[in-house]
Amino acid sequence: MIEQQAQKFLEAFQAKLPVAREKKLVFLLIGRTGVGKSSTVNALMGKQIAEVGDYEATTMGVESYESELDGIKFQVIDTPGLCDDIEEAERDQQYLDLMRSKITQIDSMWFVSPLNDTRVRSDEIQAIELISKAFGSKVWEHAIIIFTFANSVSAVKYPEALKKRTELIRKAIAKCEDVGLVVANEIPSLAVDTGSEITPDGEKWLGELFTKVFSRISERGTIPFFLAMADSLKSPQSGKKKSELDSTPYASAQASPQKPRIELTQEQKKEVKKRIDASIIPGLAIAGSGIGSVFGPAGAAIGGGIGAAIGLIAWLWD
Ligand SMILES: Nc1nc2c(ncn2[C@@H]2O[C@H](COP(=O)(O)OP(=O)(O)OP(=O)(O)O)[C@@H](O)[C@H]2O)c(=O)[nH]1
Ligand SMILES: [Mg+2]
Repeated sequence: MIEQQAQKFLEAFQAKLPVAREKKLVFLLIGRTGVGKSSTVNALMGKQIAEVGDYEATTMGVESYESELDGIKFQVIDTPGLCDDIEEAERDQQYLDLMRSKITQIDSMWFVSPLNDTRVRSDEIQAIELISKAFGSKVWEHAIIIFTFANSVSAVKYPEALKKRTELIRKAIAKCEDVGLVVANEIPSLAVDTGSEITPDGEKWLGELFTKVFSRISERGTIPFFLAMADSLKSPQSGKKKSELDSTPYASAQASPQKPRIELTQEQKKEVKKRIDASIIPGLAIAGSGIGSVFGPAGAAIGGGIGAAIGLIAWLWD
């Protein structure tokens, strides 16, 4: 029974692959210049997609970067000019038109701001309003709030800083036409620091970044993003149980299995599973056992990025 369910799940997943592999994922990054938009997107993808500028603003106007990860195409749109102090209403309209003509769809939107700022700046508020106006209130459904430079706040002040800053930005978003607090309060927030693996609470932030992006990405972007990230989430050894590793010939050399680039906690795994469930067969909520025996061999037989994704599902449900 469970195996039949798993088989159905696998077939539904595979049926979605041809369309998924053709999709180009569009990420829209909003935030003042130098706040770490490019560094954060590069950290998530594990490669240099957007240019990182050390001393000068590297991006002016609407800047778009195209890249590819495991066969999935990405477009990252950087909009620093959006947060520059725009003086005239005319420039607003121009920027709006420019964005609308360049961006036809958004799969994931990031609002990026340094954690150690104490208030929402006027240029940030302007940007929030402009984005909402350009793409409509629905754009916030795919949004996440990212606070950079997390370690500029002490461990003691960190939880409160994260909470307060999140509230303030959500409030600013809520004020936009047709948005409101109900929608704004659903927007997840997290803190990152590209200068370190961890945030002041001692947690690794990369897994949280992946999880939040994945939980908010557009419906059409879910499987493509999962395919692109599968190799980063699961190293060849990470899915194996310790007993399996011990019995392999070079057990001593493999005593500590290679870690995946992005590690997930149990909580994060649960959130990822929920999203996969909802996007493959809504309402099925597949039981754990049984998936491994169907997905494991199927993933190994296929190999490549898709095999890795199928293997990853087996591991997530293990
Ligand atoms: N320590 C630390 N440095 C960061 C962090 N985020 C960004 N930086 C550094 O800040 C500088 C600017 O980062 P970028 O990623 O280029 O910022 P950006 O928002 O893309 O900037 P523009 O494209 O110019 O608007 C670089 O030197 C980064 O290495 C962070 O979270 N922690
Ligand atoms: Mg940049």
